[in-house]
Amino acid sequence: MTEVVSTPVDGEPVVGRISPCRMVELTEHRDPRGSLTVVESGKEIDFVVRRAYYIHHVPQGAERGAHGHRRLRQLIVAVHGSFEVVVDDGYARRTFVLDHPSRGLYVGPMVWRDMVNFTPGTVGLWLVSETYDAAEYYRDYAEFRRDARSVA
Ligand code: T46
Repeated sequence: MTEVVSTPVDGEPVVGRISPCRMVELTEHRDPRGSLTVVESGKEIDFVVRRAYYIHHVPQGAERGAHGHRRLRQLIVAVHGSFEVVVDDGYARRTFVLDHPSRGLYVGPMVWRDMVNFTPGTVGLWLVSETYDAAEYYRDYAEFRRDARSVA
């Protein structure tokens, strides 16, 4: 994992919510049969997992995300391959590279995210705190930024 860049949006100070975004080391059990990596609520993550989804067969050059969540918390893992997650709290932007199945990225609420630079064959796993609710998404960056700045 490499955190490649952290830049202010509009040159403003970092006072928002990307600072809680962090890489989480997951326990990998290796033996001659291979590796098994564990994520357990109350240990590596401090939320209950109510839903899991995974992304695969991403065409070359495709980008996903372009949204924020009002309440949702998540752990993102590149189970195979690699991709970058750009997080933005309306004040600052930071890019994390996910490239190992035993390291995850925690992302909290009120953070805009984009997933880019998927390598061929990548499989990304999302463990999240809420069941699916389309109304819980921000899909418009201007609306997200206005609300993020009003609550930061
Ligand atoms: C995220 C990124 C990585 C469902 O029906 N249930 C679900 O739980 C999810 C996540 C999606 N869907 C449906 C809704 C859309 O018709 O699957 C379709 C694709 O979802 P979406 O356009 O939201 O895909 P992304 O890549 O923009 O975002 C999704 C997640 O929504 C999001 O939370 O972090 O994957």
